[in-house]
Amino acid sequence: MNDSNQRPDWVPLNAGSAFTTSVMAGVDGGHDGLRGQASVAVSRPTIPRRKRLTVDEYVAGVLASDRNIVAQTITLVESNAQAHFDMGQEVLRQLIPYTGNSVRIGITGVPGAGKSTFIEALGLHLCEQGHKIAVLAVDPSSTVTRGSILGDKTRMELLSRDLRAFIRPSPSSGTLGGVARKSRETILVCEAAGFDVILVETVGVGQSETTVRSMVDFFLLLMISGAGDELQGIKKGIMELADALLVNKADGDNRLRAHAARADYNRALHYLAPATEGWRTKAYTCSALTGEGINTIWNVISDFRQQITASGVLEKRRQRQTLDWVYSMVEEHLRTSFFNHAGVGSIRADIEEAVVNGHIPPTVAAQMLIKKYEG
Ligand SMILES: Nc1nc2c(ncn2[C@@H]2O[C@H](COP(=O)(O)OP(=O)(O)O)[C@@H](O)[C@H]2O)c(=O)[nH]1
Ligand SMILES: [Mg+2]
Repeated sequence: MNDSNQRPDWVPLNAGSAFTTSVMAGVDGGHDGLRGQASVAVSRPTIPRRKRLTVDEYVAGVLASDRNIVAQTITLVESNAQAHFDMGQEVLRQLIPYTGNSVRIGITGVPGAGKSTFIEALGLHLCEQGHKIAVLAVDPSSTVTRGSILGDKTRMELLSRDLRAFIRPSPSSGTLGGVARKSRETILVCEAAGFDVILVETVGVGQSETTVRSMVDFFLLLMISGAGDELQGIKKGIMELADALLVNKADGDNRLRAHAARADYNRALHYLAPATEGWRTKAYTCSALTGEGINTIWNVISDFRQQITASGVLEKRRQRQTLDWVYSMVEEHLRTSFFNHAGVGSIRADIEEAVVNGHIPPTVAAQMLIKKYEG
């Protein structure tokens, strides 16, 4: 290695080998969503490559909005290792006083509705207005698909290059409960780091909508016209979760159809209970591609936010969400503990067989399992 060329300028000229330091071209950032921040690998032969951070260093780094440390902190709280978990919880505990100051927005809609394109358009718009945006994904299927947002990062290319934005793929771990816990904690880390708009994208299938609804202030349902309600999987239940419906792709030939769909949805919404006390859910149109309507929907979200802050509904909602979170963690713990219980494991197969063959009723089977568990 040509030392004189590689030697960084902070190294004293007469530095001996104990100070051997060289800068090498790094890989392009991106594993943590921080595309565009080319990382620089610093090789120090005698020192371990990455110093383990202490709790204080994590906390200070997040509060200073150090993107690298924000990403590492999220990795820490996402980790399933017990040592990481304990440390992550301590970091979170210290960050809690600095959280809560963001607009938390959930975005759902069938795959292909344009969620990622919309998030990029809205995100860039908000960055220009001086906001700091964090984009998270909740995708419990990502263990299988390796994370849908990975593909989306190419779609959010401009936003992922913007230093005012931070994009984080879905934690890839099994159950929806596990993914949800990590996403909630990630929201808190991002808030403590000063991100004031949090956008949470769901995959738009299964139970993830309800879960994301339970962690955001405002829930946005993205639709497309002409797909048919059943095709979009839009059950009345999902419409009832939404604070706004947004018919996307209102551009080109599709414009008129999108406007007609908006009118239809507005009629349908008339008969539904609102998702948020004191707020009327309405339908809007936009084009994530041209940017038309993006400003309007942001104004809707801002009005919503102002209104429910003043009425106290936001505070009540967040308190309830925090309690829901507590109990969902308790449930998760009990479920894991039950299914990992050795005694339960030893009788489960027999009991299951007896139930399916009609030898014992389900109620009795449940009681036998619980009795075994409670020892
Ligand atoms: N014409 C048009 N196409 C769009 C618009 N928004 C998204 N698309 C396209 O729709 C496809 C799916 O978009 P994507 O953002 O990946 O959808 P997601 O699966 O909901 O995240 C992509 O090919 C986008 O380019 C829009 O407003 N107008
Ligand atoms: Mg997407």
